[in-house]
Amino acid sequence: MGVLNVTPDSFSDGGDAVLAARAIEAGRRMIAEGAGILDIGGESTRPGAVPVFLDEEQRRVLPVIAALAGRGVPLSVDTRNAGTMAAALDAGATIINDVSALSHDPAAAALVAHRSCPLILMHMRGTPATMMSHATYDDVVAEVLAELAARIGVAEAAGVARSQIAIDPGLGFAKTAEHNITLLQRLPILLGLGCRVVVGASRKRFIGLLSGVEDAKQRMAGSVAAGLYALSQGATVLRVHDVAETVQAVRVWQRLAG
Ligand code: HH2
Repeated sequence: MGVLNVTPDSFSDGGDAVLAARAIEAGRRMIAEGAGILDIGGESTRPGAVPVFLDEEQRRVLPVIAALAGRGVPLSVDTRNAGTMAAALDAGATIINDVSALSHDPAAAALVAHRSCPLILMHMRGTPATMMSHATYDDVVAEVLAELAARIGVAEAAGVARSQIAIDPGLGFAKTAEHNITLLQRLPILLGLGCRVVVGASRKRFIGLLSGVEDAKQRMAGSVAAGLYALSQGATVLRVHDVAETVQAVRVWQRLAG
């Protein structure tokens, strides 16, 4: 899953049209590089990030979704807002990736159920603005497992089929580096929930801590290493910034690991 952030802090600021054109170009490149899904988001969820308004989020992502739809690669929309989910599905996205696991917008669960689309439920506590103050656990694996199970319960109660749900431990979201490492090492426990597991380790702060690399853009090799380890632990989708390098590594790893 290639990460396509349509946010001014991820692309240099040249206005909406420049932002969209650059994202579309990056998306085409990721498709050529072998991405299996493109994850398109218009709101940064980095620790402390300020939420964007709905119309602004949609102005960013919808043209990019419309331009990249129908190119043979499914598009997911990375949003917590039901209005953006609906508009993105109308524009050609087919998967919802909600970092709040349907807890941010009360209308989201019914919308996803009604549209019968695949859904990624990511674990987080609090909001991107507050999450790092919630990074305390007695047993991070047991608590993330229980909280994801509860979110699956909410989705199913609204009418989402379990077969449509994937789960994600939410590395870095209300988690310290130690929590991220423990979750990756004990990832197979999450498979017990009967859903596919998505992992987003790419360029995150804990990769920088483990590797000693300060600049996020220079963390490709460490991210690939974490991704291959996540696959060996049962993950089936890797959310990554460096598609070509990850695809190359995964192809070799898959053949060797059988
Ligand atoms: N991480 C980020 C955003 N969305 N979605 C899922 N399912 N899993 C993740 O780990 C995940 C996610 C944050 O990463 P990034 O795209 O690098 O930052 P930003 O939110 O600023 O775009």
